Parts: sequence; C-alpha cells; structure tokens
Amino acid sequence: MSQRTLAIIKPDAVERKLAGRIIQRIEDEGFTIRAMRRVHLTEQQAGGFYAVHRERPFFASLTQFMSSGPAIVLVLEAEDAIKKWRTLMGATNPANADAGTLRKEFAESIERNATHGSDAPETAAFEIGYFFPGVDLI
Ligand code: IDP
Ligand code: MG
Repeated sequence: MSQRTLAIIKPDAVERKLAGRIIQRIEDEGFTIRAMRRVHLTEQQAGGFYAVHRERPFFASLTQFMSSGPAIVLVLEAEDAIKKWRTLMGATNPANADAGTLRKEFAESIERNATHGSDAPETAAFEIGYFFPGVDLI
C-alpha cells in the first residue's frame, strides 16, 4: 500500500551542499516527492519535533544541531515508504551503516548524520503535520 513518510535533509548536509545529491537518490529509488520546504528551526521548534527524545542525554546537543542552520523537509511517498526510506538512510550511526546508504556516504557522526526519517505510521503522521498543513499536501 502506498504510504507517506517525513524526510529531513539535516543542517550538516545542507551546509555541505549535499541536498541535490540526496534528492537525486530519493527520485532514483522511486519515491514521489509530495511536498518540500526549506526551514531554519528554532531550538524550541527542534525540541518539539524531537519531543520523544527529551529525556535522552543527547537531546540538548541534538536540538542545537538541528537549529544550527537551514534544513530541507520533504514528504516522500512510495510503497512501504517508512521502511524504504529508513533502509536508504542506513543506521543512525554511520559507523554501522551499510555500504550504499545515505548515512554511510554522507554522515559525519552519529549526531550529524545527514538525514531523518519517520520510524512508524504514527510518528510519520505527527511529523508530516508538524511541517505541512493538510492543505499543502497535494
Ligand atoms: P534515527 O534518526 O535513526 O531515527 P534516533 O534514535 O531517533 O535515530 O535519534 C534521533 C537523532 O538523534 C539521530 O538521527 C541523531 O542525529 C541523534 N542521535 C541519536 N543517538 C545519538 C547519540 O548517541 N549521540 C548523539 N546524537 C544522537
Ligand atoms: Mg528516530
């Protein structure tokens, strides 16, 4: 069944001018880009997005990083999009990411790891709504 997921090209990748190459990979892998926007989050907005991680030791550093510069947020659509996009991204820590994945190729560290992807249908619904009002999802 066709499904949607939220992807983010994180500030580390935007800063290094990797957005074009990542978007090319997204299209090459057969996703349809249903929405796309450049954002520069405040630390508070990054904290709202990553609220599930607020008790983690890396939360403050993560929200600082995610608000450190512009990011590109996208809604991707495909069969089984959530799993498909997480597979293309690779493991959170690039040291553990499979060859050919975006994080293996582009991530700098476990924190500055180039991309984000929703991990379940419920989180995808929350995350898509965080950036795109329903009216923009055509
Ligand atoms: P995910 O992005 O692969 O779903 P999560 O565990 O949901 O990974 O963590 C969210 C983000 O927090 C990661 O993508 C990464 O940027 C950062 N992060 C996760 N674990 C660590 C860590 O141990 N140290 C520093 N940053 C981390
Ligand atoms: Mg996650």
